[in-house]
Amino acid sequence: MTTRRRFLAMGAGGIAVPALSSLSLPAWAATPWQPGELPEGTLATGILEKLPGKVPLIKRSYRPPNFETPVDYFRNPITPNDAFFVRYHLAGIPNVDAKGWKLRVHGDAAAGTLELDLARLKKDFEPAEIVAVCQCSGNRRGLSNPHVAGVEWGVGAMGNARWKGVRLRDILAKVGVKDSAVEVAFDGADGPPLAATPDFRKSLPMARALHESTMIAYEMNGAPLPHWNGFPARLIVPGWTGTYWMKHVVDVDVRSHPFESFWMNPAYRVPAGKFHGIEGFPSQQNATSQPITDIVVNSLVTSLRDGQRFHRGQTVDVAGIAWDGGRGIRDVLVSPDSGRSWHPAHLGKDLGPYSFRPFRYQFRAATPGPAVVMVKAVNARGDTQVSDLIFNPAGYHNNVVSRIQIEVA
Ligand SMILES: Nc1nc2c(c(=O)[nH]1)N[C@H]1C(S)=C(S)[C@@H](COP(=O)(O)O)O[C@H]1N2
Ligand SMILES: [Mo]
Repeated sequence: MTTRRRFLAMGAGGIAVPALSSLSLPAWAATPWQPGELPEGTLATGILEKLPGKVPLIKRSYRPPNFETPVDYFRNPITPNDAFFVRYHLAGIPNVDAKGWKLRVHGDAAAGTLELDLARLKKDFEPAEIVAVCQCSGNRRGLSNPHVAGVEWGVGAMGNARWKGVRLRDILAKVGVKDSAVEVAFDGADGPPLAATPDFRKSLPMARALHESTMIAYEMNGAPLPHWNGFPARLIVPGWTGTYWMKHVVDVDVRSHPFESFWMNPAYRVPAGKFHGIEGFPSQQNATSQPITDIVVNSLVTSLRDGQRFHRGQTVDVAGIAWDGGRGIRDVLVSPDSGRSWHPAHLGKDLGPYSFRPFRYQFRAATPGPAVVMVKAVNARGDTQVSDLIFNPAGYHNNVVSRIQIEVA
């Protein structure tokens, strides 16, 4: 009850909705909007703070830096580089020098070894571009009920960018992959400040490593990657959650045996059989759990705040973004009346199946009193958002249908 009251109180200040094109944060955003379901302490400490080269982002922790993007930036389907969220596991983040950077490709299931500097990477391989969402596995963890341990993210541990780089499969083809290959493991230039903490390393199954969308990216929205997002190059794995998107990537290890790492097991796993339709990871799954893999279908309303007031006859603008793990968004359905009727929203520009897809639906506020606006996205396979949270101990895959309470007077 207290949560609901506080939630309404936050939204009751007559919040103005800035124009869709406005990318700078309005003054009222100095205290950022945050979902009222977040734990009290998280709401209190989630203040806007500026990392060098970034606009003020919502700070979840300083060491290591975990900063999320305020909701207003998602009014645009492409997230600007300086507003893109930042997530690190370890506090030892080096300033990687582009001139000294090298990507080492090797492994017991590689036919040879290869060392690529940035110039060779750009010169020797055909460049590719893709618009794709990077979403942290733990995005919305703070909304889990009951609460679970981990970075208490709100809704902004995600971003969508146009990435440019080189397909990993082209690099792997150059070095040669043996039939014995089962996984490719990745390491970044960052490391643990204390040797006791395991280095952040991840692996992919061969099918995903060789997928045409998986790339070593060196550009983001037409500019070099920001330091905090993996300069000078990072792995991008469109469709899969952010944990695989190794930043400052320096090592690519083609392996004939599954990679053993704290960050593959026990971290970043979902209970076996809990989520239907997610991709498997054969070499890393067991009877009780599997690694988190693809992003589940989801949406975010950016034009409405819980508790927002309208007068009778006023237009209620329900706009936002929808995305999934790469099948593409087929429909976004909006209910102006707590789920009694559902109406297809107008879908905005299609930037590809891995991108945020804008949507908009407008209706006229008619009946005075409280009303609940509901929104759910449907992907090309027919997957849709769930009515009730599928609880799991790490708080992953929260794609509960949006319910926004408005007041008509
Ligand atoms: N080197 C390195 N890469 C990393 C991580 C990290 O801690 N170190 N975190 C991963 C996780 S969990 C996520 S969600 C994304 C976040 O990408 P971003 O910080 O560019 O938003 O980076 C991934 N790549
Ligand atoms: Mo993450």
